[in-house]
Amino acid sequence: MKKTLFVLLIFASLMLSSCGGPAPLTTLDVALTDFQYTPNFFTIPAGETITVNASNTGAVVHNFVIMKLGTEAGAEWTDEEDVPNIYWQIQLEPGATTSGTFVAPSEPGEYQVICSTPGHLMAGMIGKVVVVAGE
Ligand SMILES: [Cu+2]
Repeated sequence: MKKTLFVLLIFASLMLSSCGGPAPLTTLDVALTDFQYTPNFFTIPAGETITVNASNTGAVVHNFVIMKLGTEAGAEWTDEEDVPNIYWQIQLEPGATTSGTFVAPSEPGEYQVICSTPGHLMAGMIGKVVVVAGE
C-alpha cells in the first residue's frame, strides 16, 4: 500500500515537472462523427513524426484538416481561401478507418483542426492541435 502511494507520488511529480499541460503524444487516435472529433484536443511535440489513427463512425465523408499556424478557416470553409493554408489533412469515407503520418510543425503554437466537408465547420466540427517545444 505504502509502496503504491510512493510510486504514485513519483509519477505525479514527474508529470508536474514536464511543463504543465498534458504530455504530448506522437500517436493520435481520433474518431470522426457527425459532426465532431473525439477527442478534439491534441498536444504533440514539435518536429516529431506523428501518426494519426482515424476512424469515421459517421454517415458522411469527414476530413481531419490541420491548418497552418496563424491561419483559421473562418466561419465557413472555402477552397479558394483555405486550401493554401492546409498544413496536413486526411479524408475518411463513412465507416472507414485510416492511418496517416505527418511531421509536426517546428513552431510551437495552437493549430486549428477543421472538417472541410461543406457545412461541417459551421456545424461545429472543429478541434485543436497544440504543438509544444521538444525537451
Ligand atoms: Cu465532417
